[in-house]
Amino acid sequence: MPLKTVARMEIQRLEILAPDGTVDKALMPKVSDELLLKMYRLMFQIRRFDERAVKLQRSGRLGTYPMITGQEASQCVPPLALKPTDWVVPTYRGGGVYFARGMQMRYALLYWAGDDRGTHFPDGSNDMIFSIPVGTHLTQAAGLAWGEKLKKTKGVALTYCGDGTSSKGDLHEALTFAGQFKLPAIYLIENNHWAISVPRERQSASETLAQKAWGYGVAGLQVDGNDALAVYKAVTDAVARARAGEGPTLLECETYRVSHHTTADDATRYRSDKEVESWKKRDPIARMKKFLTARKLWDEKKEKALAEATEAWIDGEVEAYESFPPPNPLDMLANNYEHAPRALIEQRAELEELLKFKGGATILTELPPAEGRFP
Ligand SMILES: Cc1ncc(C[n+]2csc(CCOP(=O)(O)OP(=O)(O)O)c2C)c(N)n1
Ligand SMILES: [Mg+2]
Repeated sequence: MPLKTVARMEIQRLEILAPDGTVDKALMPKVSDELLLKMYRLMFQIRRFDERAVKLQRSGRLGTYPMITGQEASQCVPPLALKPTDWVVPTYRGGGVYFARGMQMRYALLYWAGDDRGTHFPDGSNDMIFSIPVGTHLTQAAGLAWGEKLKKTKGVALTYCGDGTSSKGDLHEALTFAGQFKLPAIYLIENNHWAISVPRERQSASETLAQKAWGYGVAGLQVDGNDALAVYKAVTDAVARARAGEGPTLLECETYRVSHHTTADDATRYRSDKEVESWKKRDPIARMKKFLTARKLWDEKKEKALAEATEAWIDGEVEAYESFPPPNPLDMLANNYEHAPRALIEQRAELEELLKFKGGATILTELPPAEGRFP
């Protein structure tokens, strides 16, 4: 007797806008010309910003910085399918997400300078700061979605993670919970093919990352993550499902990390130029430009004006970032606890004394060793 099949899995892939700028009309979502142009502008601007941030780091004006180039569609487009009141929980590589949510990039620069004031958000914003620990934010996003469900707000939580992070237990826990409680959550895996120097093929034996959804009773879809229109449709559909109480969605957006992992990495040591060049042909911005040009929504004159406006905007953000007064070293001990433990209070008092003594200069290496002083 053959065994009975009790379940079958099928994973679909969504592609709408091809690298040559043509679209699959049958799948094309309803998007106004204004929104199409907004997608393009955001992607264009964040790429120029990314390039500037790398120059700032290389010239000693910024700390370690994670590059976005190549991933603009997966980053800038999903927030456009959300309301400002929805939650967004990004990773460290989420500069484009942050920008598309309307944040000022001067704060992102402060953040990458290691300054606590870079975690500033406007009041009422439902955005979390970049998660540097990989995966820890995924269960937090489930918690935020659960809160919205309990409050019956119809609010949604969108969170991101990388292909590497999808191997961590955090995603398992988050999806188990989100699937079981039918949470209004969207888990977007930005499969950029690399987790630092570990390639996607070495990451998991799973044929797709989208199929991981299946094990949790979560909807799963693979998306061309360099295709702004496919990303928009996939997220819009996931948001509709979430608001209708139909539960979470896992989206695998397939894209490529064109640059190094961060400014502290040298990707030429572990991957070929040939691979990088082949992905540049699938660039998300170039294909959107071809599409908009064919629709007569874009031309070289507009491109030039946008480039100039972008440079001026970046200059302004960099100037604002560099005009912040130096941070107060005491702030590194702030906001860690609602009620700080005694040891921390004592350390703060000690640091305060030393700072007074040294007139505010950085003297952290001169602090006496802490052993044996605390219970
Ligand atoms: C908990 C934790 N472990 C290890 C690291 C070190 N780390 C930083 S990025 C990274 C790889 C992440 O790769 P992926 O999830 O594919 O994201 P990508 O960087 O490609 O966007 C690792 C292991 C970390 N930040 N946090
Ligand atoms: Mg990755």
